[in-house]
Amino acid sequence: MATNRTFTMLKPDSLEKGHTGAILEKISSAGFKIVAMKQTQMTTADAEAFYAIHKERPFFGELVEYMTRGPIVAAILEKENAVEDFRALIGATNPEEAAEGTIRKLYAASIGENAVHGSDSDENAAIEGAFHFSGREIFSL
Ligand code: 3AN
Repeated sequence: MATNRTFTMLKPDSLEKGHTGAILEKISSAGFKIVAMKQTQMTTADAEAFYAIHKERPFFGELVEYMTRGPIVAAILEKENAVEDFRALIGATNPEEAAEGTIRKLYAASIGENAVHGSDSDENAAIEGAFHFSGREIFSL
């Protein structure tokens, strides 16, 4: 069953470049409600756990280093068809392949530093949201 929630992170490069406000504005104008949000920084152990699925990939070390090098903004978003619509809004993993107007096309530098995360399934959205937020940090708006 579709939950209509997804999970996102504005990654360290987005915060370093001062893109937080512009990206949140894109998310809001696309019709997503922010039901939980915080600025935080992942430890190495956090990033290794969050990206455990990629641990055999050659870029894993680089990914963990990137995701822990500065603060991120983590958020839970609500909208009908949230997971799929948010993946469309952010665009392809590789910004060179991302459609015009998508967040990655506008703000991502490379496949390794691609500005934002978006959950790829309802199941992962729930797991990833629970990784960063307790129940009392999530609001019905
Ligand atoms: P997405 O974030 O679009 O779901 P995933 O889950 O395949 O993409 O990859 C997770 C993260 O790993 C990406 N957001 C990116 O930061 C990094 N990554 C993926 N593929 C590569 C690659 N070929 N080289 C370097 N980093 C990568």
